[in-house]
Amino acid sequence: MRIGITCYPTYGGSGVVATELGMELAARGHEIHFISYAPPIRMNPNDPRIRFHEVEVVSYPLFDHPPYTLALATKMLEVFESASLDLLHVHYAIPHSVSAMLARSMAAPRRLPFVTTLHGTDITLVGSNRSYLPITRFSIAQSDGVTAISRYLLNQTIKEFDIKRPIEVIPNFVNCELYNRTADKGFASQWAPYGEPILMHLSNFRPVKRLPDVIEVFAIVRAKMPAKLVLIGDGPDRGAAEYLVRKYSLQKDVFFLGKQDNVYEKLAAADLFLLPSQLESFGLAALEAMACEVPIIATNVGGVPEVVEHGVDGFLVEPGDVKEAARYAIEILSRADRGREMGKIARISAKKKFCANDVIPAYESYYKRVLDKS
Ligand code: GMT
Repeated sequence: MRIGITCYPTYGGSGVVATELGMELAARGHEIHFISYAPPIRMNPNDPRIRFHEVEVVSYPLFDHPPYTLALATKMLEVFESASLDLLHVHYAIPHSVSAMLARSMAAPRRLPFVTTLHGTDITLVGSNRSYLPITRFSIAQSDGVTAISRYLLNQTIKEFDIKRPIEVIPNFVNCELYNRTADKGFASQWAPYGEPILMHLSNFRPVKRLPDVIEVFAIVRAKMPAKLVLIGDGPDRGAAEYLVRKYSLQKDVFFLGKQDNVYEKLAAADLFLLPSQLESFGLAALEAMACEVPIIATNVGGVPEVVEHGVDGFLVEPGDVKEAARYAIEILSRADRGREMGKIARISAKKKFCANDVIPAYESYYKRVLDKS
């Protein structure tokens, strides 16, 4: 198939999922055309089956807010015509599914069906805002196919948007070959030269991730045992986290790596992964850590319990309960095996439900159904 994929290229898990999906589909022989304002961060530009099409947004003094949605729709149509796309797959409803809807109308009577994948705040926060709700609901209803990344998100969409159409749950996935324990390239000894346990967090550092809680948890753990904390990512809460690191005099034990490529190499060096988010529709970073045999301490919110089983792959606590999270962290890291057994179980869970090898065919057969229907 020739598939156009649109996502946010630089920020957040929906872009990561879209890019990984494109690369997995390309590896299975499909032709992939990413359409966005910048190349997606994890995209392999050297894959001959993958092409990137930049959406140029023209600025003009009259435009306080350049109309990206329109430029995107135009580019979608252009790529449809030049590459004979079979379908478009947009990730994150706002505004991508609106652009796809316009592109489909412009392409008519030629056929350009589009699939919208809902990821999280497009439904739970942004989509339910009054200024976005009606148009998001409309573009979801108008999509030729709609998928949600967890059962939680499916239920929220039905509840918040009063949507009657069918929505397929196709969960996020991880490449189980790439993400594994042996992927560590010597980072553990670099960060923890005396074999101290390594706690890790990976996100876009937005308030919803509660990054300061990561530091609070680590401060309690560090008061009890030698340990290191590695933070991957960047975003608005970095300053607040850096402040807390200084406040607790943890500068020697906390590493801010910024945005990173090949995160599997770093995750494979961790002993424990922290995801204390206020809300997660899925928690992709936790899944990636699990595939690398890292036990998880996360919050019992949204779709996280569909990924992390409390007491099996790690532990779930209430948002903001840093004491309980730290108690579990100390409990795991004080075990004779330092949580290795739990980490191995976490990988088994990840493999059972979320391996790319199983999830990508679900997308392929969904595309086929959408094409047959349209
Ligand atoms: O909603 C967001 O935070 C943005 C979105 C993104 O683009 O990063 O994240 C959501 O999608 C991810 C990938 O499907 C999920 O793993 C995250 O749980 C989800 N975030 C939230 O629901 C807060």
